[in-house]
Amino acid sequence: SDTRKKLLELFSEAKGDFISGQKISELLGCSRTAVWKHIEELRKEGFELEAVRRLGYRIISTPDKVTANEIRLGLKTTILGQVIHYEEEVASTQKIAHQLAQEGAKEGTLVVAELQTAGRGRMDRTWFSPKGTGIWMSLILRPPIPPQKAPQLTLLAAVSIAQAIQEVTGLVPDIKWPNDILIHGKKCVGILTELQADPDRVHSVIIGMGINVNHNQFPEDLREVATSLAIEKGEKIKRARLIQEVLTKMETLYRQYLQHGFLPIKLLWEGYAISIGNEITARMLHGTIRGVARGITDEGVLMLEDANGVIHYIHSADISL
Ligand code: BTX
Repeated sequence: SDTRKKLLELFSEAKGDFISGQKISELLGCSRTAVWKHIEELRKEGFELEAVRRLGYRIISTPDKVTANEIRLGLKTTILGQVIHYEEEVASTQKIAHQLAQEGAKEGTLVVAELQTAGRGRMDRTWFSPKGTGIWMSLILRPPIPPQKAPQLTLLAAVSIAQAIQEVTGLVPDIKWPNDILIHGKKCVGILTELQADPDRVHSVIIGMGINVNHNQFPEDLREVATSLAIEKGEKIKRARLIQEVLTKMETLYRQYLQHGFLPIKLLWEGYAISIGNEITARMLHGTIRGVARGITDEGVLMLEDANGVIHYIHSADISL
């Protein structure tokens, strides 16, 4: 409502200082009882407010939301996130992004949800996406590249997210080729890149990003392999702030990519990569290869050297260390 909006503006102007109930009621033109009711409403929505006799009310923290407004407020990008579709609950943000891309959505369009009931991983796996704790989002890009180069964008997204996590939390993540971001050996980010393309040209790349942010714990089957930023950092993180940082980093890298190609991204990616130089196992649809990861090609393809010294070029696989 209008009163509510004014009340939030007052608190925002007060920058954490107290405002007396009397003053609020005058400025909003409503009774002290009505003021109190509005405060109660805000509390129910997750605002933390302190009330002290004679001093009045002050705001301690705003709720951790990922609505379009929260993301837009203070966002400094010019392409990514200029259009934001926010939903409380979806099956999968990927599905919606595909639909929007088909309908001609602008490059940089972002789909975000609080909860996914059917979050998707690669190869028909599921992605655990509970309400209000993570970042579940899909970004539409329209790079002028052939489809075989699209995996480079997974690596670009991984670097952007790693940089953003580092900037916001101070934690230094590792990247496991191609699409996992780990902290202390556990997965806290998954990336799913999907295409709408002709054989020679990409129409859109849909980058799905799942980031475990404020989870306190995970279900039994994920406990050993998954973690969240809050668990690793020991404190909660504002999700909207992290989304803004991801978009900012990604826009910078995406511009570099369009101008100079994959090489600058590759160098940054190698700085975060853990598997390179180590013995790993690559599980593919049609078998398993064990060997030493020698690096990635300029296209983003993994080079794996087996015991006979033969180099295998791996386009898609699950890697275990
Ligand atoms: P992936 O196939 O590499 O990883 C999926 C595997 O990771 C699962 O089989 C499970 O073992 C594990 N896993 C599932 N949920 C989680 C979780 N929350 N944290 C850590 N590990 C987990 C990775 O696929 C790609 C995931 C992309 C998710 C985003 S969310 C927004 C967008 N919408 C959508 O439906 N998917 C993407």
